[in-house]
Amino acid sequence: MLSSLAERLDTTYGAVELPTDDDVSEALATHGPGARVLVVSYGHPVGRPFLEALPDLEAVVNFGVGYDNIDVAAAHERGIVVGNTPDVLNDSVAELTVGLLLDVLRRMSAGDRYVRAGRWESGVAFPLARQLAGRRVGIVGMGRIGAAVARRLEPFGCEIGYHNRREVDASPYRFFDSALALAETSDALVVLAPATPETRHLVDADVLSALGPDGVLVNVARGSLVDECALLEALRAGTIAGAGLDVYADEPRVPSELWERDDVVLLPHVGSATREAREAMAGLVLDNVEAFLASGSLVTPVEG
Ligand code: 8YV
Repeated sequence: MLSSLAERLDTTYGAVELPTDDDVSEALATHGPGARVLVVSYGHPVGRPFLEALPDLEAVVNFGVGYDNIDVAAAHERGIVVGNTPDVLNDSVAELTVGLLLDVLRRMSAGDRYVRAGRWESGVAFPLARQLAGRRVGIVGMGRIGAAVARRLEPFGCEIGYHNRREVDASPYRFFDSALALAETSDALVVLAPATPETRHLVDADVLSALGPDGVLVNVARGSLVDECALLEALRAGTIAGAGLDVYADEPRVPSELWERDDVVLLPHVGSATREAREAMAGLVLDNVEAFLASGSLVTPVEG
C-alpha cells in the first residue's frame, strides 16, 4: 500500500497502522475494539479470527481489485461490507500482461541475459523466438482486465477466444465452456480470472498438455489458478514452450527450478505497480472510506 495513503488515513481518520508480521494479535487486542473500518491489501489475510478481533468493524476496504485475501462470506454474515479497487488498474495490468506475453514469445528477458553474460560476444547462437502476430490467444477470465487485454491484442493480429464462468453478452470473442476446450484451440493461454475455490488449479496438467509444445502460459491473476507442480512438470517435459508469471502459489517464494529456466519470465507481482494505478487505487480506497463514514455505503462494494 502507498505510504501516502497510510499517512492520509492517519491524519484524516486517526487510523492505526497494524504491524505486517504474522502475529498481529497483540496490536489487534489493543486497537481492534472500536475500529469501524479496516483498510488492507493483498498479502494480509483477513479471515474469520482476524475479523473476530474487530468486534465493532463495519467495513473492510481492500487496496486491490482481487479480494481473495478477505473472507467475504464471514464479513457479510456480520453485516460488514467489503470494498475493492476495480477499473483504475485495468490499463496497468493489461499492459503488463501483453508485455509478459511478448517477452515470453520473443525471449526479450532471455536476450538481455544473453548479452549481459557475454554470450553474444563469445559467438553462442541465440535461439529463434516466436512471434505474437497470428497467435491464437485464449483468455481465462473475460472480466474488465481480460477485455482490456483482448483489445490490446487485436492490433497485433491475434485471434482471441475466452473461457469465463458464463458467456459475456455482446463479446466479439469466441466463448469456450471450459479452460481445456480453450487451451485445445489456443497457442497462448492468459490467466486473468479471480481466485475462488472454483478456479483453484483451473489450469492443470490436462490444460497444459492441451496447450501443446508450442504453447505458452501467462498468469497475471493469482498463483492458485495454476497447478504450479503441473506447470514445472510441463516445462521440464517440453509439453509447453514457456511461461510468463507475475503471481505464484506461495508468494514471495518462487520455485528455484523456475529461476534456472530461460523459457520463463518471472515478475514479482507487479501488475498494478505503476504510479498511475497505485495512486488511483489509493484515491479509490479513500473515496470508499469517506463514502462509508458519511453514508454507510461504499463506492465500489463487492458482492457476496
Ligand atoms: C496488487 C492485485 O498487487 O489488485 C490486485 O488484485 O493483485 C494488485 O493490484 C495488490 O492488490 C496490492 O496490494
